[in-house]
Amino acid sequence: TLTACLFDLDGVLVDTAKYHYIAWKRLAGELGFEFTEQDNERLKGVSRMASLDILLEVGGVSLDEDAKLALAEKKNAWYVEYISNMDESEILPGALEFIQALKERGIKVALGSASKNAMLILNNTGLTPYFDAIIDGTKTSQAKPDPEVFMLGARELGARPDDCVVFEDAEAGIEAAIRAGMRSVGIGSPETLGRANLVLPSLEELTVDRLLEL
Ligand code: B16
Ligand code: MG
Repeated sequence: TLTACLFDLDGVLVDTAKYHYIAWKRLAGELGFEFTEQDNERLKGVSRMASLDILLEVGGVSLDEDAKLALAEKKNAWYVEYISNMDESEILPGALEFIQALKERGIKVALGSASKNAMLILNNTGLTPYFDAIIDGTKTSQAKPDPEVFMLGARELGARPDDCVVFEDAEAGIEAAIRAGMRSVGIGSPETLGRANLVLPSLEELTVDRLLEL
């Protein structure tokens, strides 16, 4: 059976990767190196500090922990400024309609995101009221591919892992779902998300009936 759906945020419900990118690129610029869109692909679904480590590796820069914390804070301040202007027009195609259809069928909905800024994004896009549980980077101690974020979501919804489906755009997120004992739908390309039970370009292509067949 299917009683609960757990959604990743960036890349599934909204495209905040573009704002992360301009903030990281700005930081790289200050540090004196280029950071390309292709480099940015490696940051998707990855925590803030792990993202910074990848960025510094790209630039060939090594710093102590205090300097890294200061840079992460600087990047985040820019990022928060960028996402402060988001509104409901930035919800990805089909996402809101799909969540509404789930709720009409009595299926519970949770967020499972690595972001510590998830509440700001959900509030600005008007998505907050649709969630029965919200698990974000402020509530977890282990990053995906650790299953913690999805296990916490299922627990808060009172759902068994095998009654849950996870929606993810990152390979580490699909891995987390598998480790949690949940089914998953990959949003993106089958090349990277091949381990998901189903891979689609966006939520626009999905109906609740098709999901129930998984
Ligand atoms: P923050 P998700 C992730 O969101 C992003 O994909 C990733 O690029 C970002 O570094 C991470 O959140 C942490 O975000 O700096 O706002 O805490 O895909 O897990 O919804
Ligand atoms: Mg994501």
